[in-house]
Amino acid sequence: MTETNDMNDGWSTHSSHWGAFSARWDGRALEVEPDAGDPAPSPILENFTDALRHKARIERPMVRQSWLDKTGAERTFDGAFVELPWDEALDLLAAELSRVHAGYGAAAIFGGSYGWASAGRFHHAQSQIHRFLNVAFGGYVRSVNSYSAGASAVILPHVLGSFEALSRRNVTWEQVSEHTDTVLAFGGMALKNSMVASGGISRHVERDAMQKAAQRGTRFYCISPLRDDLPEQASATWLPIRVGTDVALMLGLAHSLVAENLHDRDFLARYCTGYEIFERYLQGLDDGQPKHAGWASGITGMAAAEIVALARQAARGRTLVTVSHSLQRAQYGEQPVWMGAVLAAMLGQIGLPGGGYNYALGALGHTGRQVNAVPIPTMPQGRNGVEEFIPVARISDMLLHPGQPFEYNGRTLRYPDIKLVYWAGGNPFHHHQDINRLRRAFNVPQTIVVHETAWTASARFADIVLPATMTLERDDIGAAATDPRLIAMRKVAPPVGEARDDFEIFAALARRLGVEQAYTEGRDSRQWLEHLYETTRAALEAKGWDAPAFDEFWRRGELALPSEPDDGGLLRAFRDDPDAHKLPTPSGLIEIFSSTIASFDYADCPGHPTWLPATDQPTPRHSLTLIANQPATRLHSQLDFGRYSQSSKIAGREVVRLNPADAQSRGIVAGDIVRIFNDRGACLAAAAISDAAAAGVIHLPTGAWYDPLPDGGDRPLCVHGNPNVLTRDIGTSRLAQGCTGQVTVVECEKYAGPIPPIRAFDPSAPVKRRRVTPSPADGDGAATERRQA
Ligand code: PGD
Repeated sequence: MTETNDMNDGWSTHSSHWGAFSARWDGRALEVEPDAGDPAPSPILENFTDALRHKARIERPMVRQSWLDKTGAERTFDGAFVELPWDEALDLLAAELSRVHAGYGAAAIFGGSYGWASAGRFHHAQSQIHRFLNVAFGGYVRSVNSYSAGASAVILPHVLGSFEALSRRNVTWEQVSEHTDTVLAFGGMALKNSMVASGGISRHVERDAMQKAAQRGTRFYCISPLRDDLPEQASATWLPIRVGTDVALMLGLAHSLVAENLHDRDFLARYCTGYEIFERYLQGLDDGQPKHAGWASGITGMAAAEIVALARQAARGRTLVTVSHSLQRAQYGEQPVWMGAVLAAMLGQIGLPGGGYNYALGALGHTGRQVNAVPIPTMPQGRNGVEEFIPVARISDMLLHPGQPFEYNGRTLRYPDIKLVYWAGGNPFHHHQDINRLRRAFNVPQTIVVHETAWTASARFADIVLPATMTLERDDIGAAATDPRLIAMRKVAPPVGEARDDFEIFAALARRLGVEQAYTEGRDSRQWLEHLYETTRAALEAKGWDAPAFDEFWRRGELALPSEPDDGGLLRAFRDDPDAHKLPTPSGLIEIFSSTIASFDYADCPGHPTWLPATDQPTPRHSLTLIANQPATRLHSQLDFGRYSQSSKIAGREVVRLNPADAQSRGIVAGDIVRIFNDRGACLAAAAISDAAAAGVIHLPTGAWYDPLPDGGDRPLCVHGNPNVLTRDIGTSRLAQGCTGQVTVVECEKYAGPIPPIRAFDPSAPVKRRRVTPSPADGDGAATERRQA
């Protein structure tokens, strides 16, 4: 299909999680042009320009030498790899998968394989790996929920409705710009986050919507320790709250509403259950502590008068409460999500246009949009017959504690005993917390397999590394349920080296395992694209809309998808008629008190929203609170070597922001290389001084590729600036067990030692090319069992 490139001067339409674009490759340089219809394209597109042939790309299948030789040596990031021809690597892997499956069963294979990979709907790494493991072995140990919304995805269905309905099918940006008077944005709504939407995004509307609203008079409040968590176009008032204290502020606001009789009693009586129990807590009837503005002031650092004034402002006109993902990516992260909804319920505007509660509005480009009226192409994953699963962020616990019990959402489960980890399309040594602990955990399984486009730390730590094509090297279809365009993602360049598509790799493995037909259904990549497209086309045709044949869609490069009318979703229907449209909660009402959650008897997630201070508080040794949030110059760790990401670094290092007072008291000036540390680990970063970070806060975004000093012992220094060497690996609570990577406490000092070079993007060099004679299938995994012991 690449011949279509020639029809347009070599330009090909394409798409990514951060925007639709066209690209042209002349064999040396890549030009990228954003989609002409996008009002605010993301600068992250620039990261593609030097990615195709970067030295970090993986060109050939590689196998860890010590794994081949069964030495039982611990895995390291500097281990030698042997380059193998594809056929040998695939034979070896097929034999190893068969060995593990035959010896231990499918519940010994972890295929949770979390990660964002690339935007196309067919070459969707998660779907491909899950489909393969389902077809080949009847299933695998999966992971549930996400690193983005680990706590909210579990708490919301108990108290208000599904995560999907409350985040993505709720208040639209159009409603905000037309109706909203006040936005209380807990955690802000930074444009760097809404730049991104999984599956792709062709129109970035958030900046202009906030500007339009602000120009009409909407008052935005950026409730965050970072001023730029709302864009300047929102003309927001910044309320630099102490990190992790939003629930106390929400309670202070709630108490002020009651004190001034500004809460909506009718709404609470008609649409909610359990308000009386919560009000006892609010008034301090049982614990002796009313949660008044003065109390909240002592916790949040905001003046009591400011809290009372904010409550009055919220009770005037149309008010929208939003709570960002970041607030729940922390210990007790369920609480701000729930309390935000309760605050909105007390204001009585849930379900009104532009008012009430929208969880995570602006957290991704999927939110605040109208939903498509037709389905988008989706790769079927098959059926997973294995019951065992983990909440996604419990990966280290699972590997380190096989067979041990853990609690989750009212159930006691056990961690499975994993022998083989198979990952495609994610970077756990970027995304998981407490990387030094993760390294110990990843030394437990007998075999680790990774498909990667580049030598990430996760690839370096694997035993079998298979080179995957990157998105620009294959044809695909880009689409998201909330984006009005279906994009023909045409191949822009041939694959680097011998890289193959994940689909091709799994098809070749399936052939070796005797299940090729079941995996491919007899289709090649092009036939799959046509097949997946047909669902969308047929739905368009049935509704009488433009529904071109696949070839015509491919020639045009994109296709407009119609949207459902903006009907306000679940909450509007509920408000209009709560008897006919009950919420999908146990009572059918908004649960301000949940008897289900109360029955779990979790002190870390009681039966109503509660102020629970994090157990990780600043101390004289570690006196700063680290915010490790999403980066602005790349998506997660993707293309960290790309031009835009690199242009933001100082001396090749990730930039950490410090408040001027904190920098001065430590003798740090802009551009200094600093060491950030706590008892879990340490990393280097380059200092920027900014009053956009509140005093006591240090801001280091995620995504700088992990780059440990060789021979650095148990807790090697990351010389590049990956904050996950510092973060805590604990669940949000026993309810959701979500990721808590957003905040932790650290100390920071000017780095005195010689500055080590950055090696994160150097390819992992092969030691030699050789033929493998004994297959691990003949062995018994004894060496690795020794390592486990
Ligand atoms: P990515 O960098 O997107 O991070 O974690 P995630 O693992 O999703 O990793 C995707 C990987 O897929 C990249 O290495 C890329 O090269 C590879 N890839 C791309 N395309 C393909 C393909 O077609 N095939 C294959 N095989 N590979 C491909 C993100 C996660 O991090 C998320 S979603 C969140 S919300 C969390 N956020 C935080 C946070 O706020 N704070 C901390 N401390 N930690 C976090 N971690 C989480």
